[in-house]
Amino acid sequence: MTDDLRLSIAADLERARARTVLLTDAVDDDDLTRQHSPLMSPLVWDLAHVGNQEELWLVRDVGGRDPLRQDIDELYDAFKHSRRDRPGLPLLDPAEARAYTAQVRDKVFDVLDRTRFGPESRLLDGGFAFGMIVQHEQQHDETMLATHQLRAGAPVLTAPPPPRARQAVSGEVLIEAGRFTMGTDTEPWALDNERPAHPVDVPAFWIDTALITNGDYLAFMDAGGYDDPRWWSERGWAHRQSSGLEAPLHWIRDSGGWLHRRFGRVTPVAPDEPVVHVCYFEAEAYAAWAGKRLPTEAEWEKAARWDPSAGRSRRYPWGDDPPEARHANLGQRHLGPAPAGAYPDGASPQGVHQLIGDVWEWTSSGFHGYPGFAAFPYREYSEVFFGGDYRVLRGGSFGTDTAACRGTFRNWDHPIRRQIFSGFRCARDA
Ligand code: AVJ
Ligand code: FE
Repeated sequence: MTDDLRLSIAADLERARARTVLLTDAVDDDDLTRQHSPLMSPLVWDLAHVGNQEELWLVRDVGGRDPLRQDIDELYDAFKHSRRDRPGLPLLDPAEARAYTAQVRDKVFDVLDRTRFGPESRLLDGGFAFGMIVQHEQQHDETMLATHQLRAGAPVLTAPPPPRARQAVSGEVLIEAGRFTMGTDTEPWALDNERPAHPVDVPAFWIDTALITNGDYLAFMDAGGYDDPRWWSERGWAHRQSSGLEAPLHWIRDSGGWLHRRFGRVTPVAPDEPVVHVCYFEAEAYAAWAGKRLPTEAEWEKAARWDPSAGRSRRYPWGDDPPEARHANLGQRHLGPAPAGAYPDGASPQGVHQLIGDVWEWTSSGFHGYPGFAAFPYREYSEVFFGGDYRVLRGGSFGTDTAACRGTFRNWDHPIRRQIFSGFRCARDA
């Protein structure tokens, strides 16, 4: 059992590192050290930060080994320097950052060989500390993918197109009123903010079967949605005005319609694909225009996990089995979201599609701890963000790895952010 776990952890660590290497080897040293947007770190910061977190938790804490580079801890502490300021720091250069992360990883494989995973240590039970570090690297890989999307210049990433629609998916699904179990006590790699499992009473609501598509969103734009304060919240309208929003990020107006730039390639906006790179305020305005609203976080999770016939919450919409390629568009296998209806095998018991993968979905909920929340293993992962100016996003995107995505996984960001792979679906009261 412990040996199976060791092997699967090793595979997860390798998969994360292969992705990190792909994302950082794809560009030259100048591109690695330059800042592509003030919203993002230089890629070389993410690279060494991934290694530093791995050193802190797995080499020093779990392994009890001596530090490799205690002198750089401060440079790679995300709370010490804002993303905007990171290019000015005396960072490891690309060769040094690569050598450092590789040295840390060597030690980690040695620690992994000698570690016993038992319930006597909460940090090690089920391989949690390793899972946390796998997820951390994958989260930074998704962040680096967003940096690639912001980078100017010729394309350097390639992937096959996402699958086509296999069935027509539209309309709404009614989720009956009632109590369901939100969060988890049993998911071994669930992070502290996903715990504990707790009952939530949710009034009946309707939720969209599919994600909002570019075609849907274009109808809002064509109806003058960006120019009509009726659809926007007060804050949303102020932001729309001051930032001059008039289309999703990365869209380019063309004589014949709209194009978008994806990882350096400019293509026509496909009407049947989920809209991506919209901020919370844009999602909120669209929903108001459509006579709907965004789902709450609890509604989203109930739609994704609740199995009314079994009377329990599943790990994923399709059941308890880990995501496979047929279930969801995850893991950067494709460089964009798939059209509505591309993943019927991933639908929820009540027939809601593409809740997992494709795009992160904005919910109307702020980021708070669940009742009985306890920070673990460090306050800075979640707790320091509770009650801040954030909205929760759910479900993962095409750029989220399977290790960092499940029915209980919670992401959060400021409501103005749209460099992330964010989209949405709507809901309404029943
Ligand atoms: C959960 C995606 C909001 O990227 O800020 C990475 C994840 N935490 N390093 C982030 C995270 C520490 C986090 N998000
Ligand atoms: Fe981090």
